[in-house]
Amino acid sequence: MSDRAYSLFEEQQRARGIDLSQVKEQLKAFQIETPSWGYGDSGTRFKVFQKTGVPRTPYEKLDDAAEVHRLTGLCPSVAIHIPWDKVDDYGKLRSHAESQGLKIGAVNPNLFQDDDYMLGSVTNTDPAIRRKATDHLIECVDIAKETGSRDISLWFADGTNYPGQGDIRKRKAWLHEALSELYKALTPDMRMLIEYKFFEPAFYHTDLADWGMAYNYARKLGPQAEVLVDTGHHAPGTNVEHIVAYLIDEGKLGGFHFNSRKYADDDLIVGTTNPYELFLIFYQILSAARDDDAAIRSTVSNIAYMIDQSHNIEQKIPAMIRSVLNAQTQFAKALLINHEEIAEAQEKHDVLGAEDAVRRAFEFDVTPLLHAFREEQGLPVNPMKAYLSSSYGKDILARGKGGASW
Ligand code: PSV
Ligand code: MN
Ligand code: MN
Repeated sequence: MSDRAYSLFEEQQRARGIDLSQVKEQLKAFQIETPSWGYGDSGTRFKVFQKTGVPRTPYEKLDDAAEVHRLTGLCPSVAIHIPWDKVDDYGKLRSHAESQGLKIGAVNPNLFQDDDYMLGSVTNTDPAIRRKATDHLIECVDIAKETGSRDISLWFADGTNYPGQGDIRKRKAWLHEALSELYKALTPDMRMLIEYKFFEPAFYHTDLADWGMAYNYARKLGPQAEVLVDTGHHAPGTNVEHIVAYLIDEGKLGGFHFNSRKYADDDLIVGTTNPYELFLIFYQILSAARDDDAAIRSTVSNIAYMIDQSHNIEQKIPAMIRSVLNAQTQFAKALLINHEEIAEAQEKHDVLGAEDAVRRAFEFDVTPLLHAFREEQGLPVNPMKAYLSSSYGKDILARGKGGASW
């Protein structure tokens, strides 16, 4: 991208009241956590595909995540999932991450893969299973202390397939009991992020089915409990950006799991199916970031942006690079929104003008901006191209097949 293209872009933006030096400052601050499980073998319920070169250990997952960060400058932390990333020494895992310029991010307990949990984990009628599940949650706090992680990120597969299968209100109380015990175990600087999902694997009712339930648990627990919005976890047509704005306003938006969906929890590459939704999510966040209320601004600055995808037909690392670049592109577009223009249109009851002011930012090609920004940061201008022409993808083939699953 030529200097000329950037100068023209800068001039165009200045004329509409957008200062690109401020935009670049905000781009510098934008970070996205990648998930360790996005680097391992994954599949659907029909088949887990075995790829050549996928990481064999949590350490190698960090190596791949570090490569994504080196090329994009966007991903300085990696979420782990326990026991998928179980190791003997978490201090060693942390040192390995740090030696590559990474941090260990959110710790995700796994309460869905043991046979014991078939009929529920923290909501199981069997007190011994509930105990085991809650102990695992607490174990994750201990792991987070060793890895230096701030967030415990919770998702429960608990639910039922048939009417009458479970006592919904009893399960609600058991879930609250487990969350309260976890909450008490947190250190003062930790947070618990409560994720919701309306179905799958349970198909009649899911104990934590939507943002309202997650919000209600978080509210009852206290300030260290917040809600996590996974973009793949809503019924078709749900206005996710409305949920985002509402939760920010209540001081309860803790983070995101970004991924793309067309039908259900598709877990595909971010921004491939509905980039406008992602842009509109960022619009709400950036609008709240301008609020006079410091508490709202503080909620916004603590939002954890994370990827949660299990792409399974693509090469792992380039698919992750694509996701984070797509997220950065939509964020950059949202930074071009002229909020004063929107406010004026709203005041004048100018419906078309307001919609136009939002959409126009989305329609800009931000390539000149992102190229100039990456150049200034000493990053490859085109991280995907840089990866494909590097030897990393070929070198990891030596790992062979049979890498870690999820
Ligand atoms: C559940 O569908 C989920 O979104 C949760 O975040 C899990 O921890 C993750 O996927 C694992 O794939
Ligand atoms: Mn998720
Ligand atoms: Mn999911």
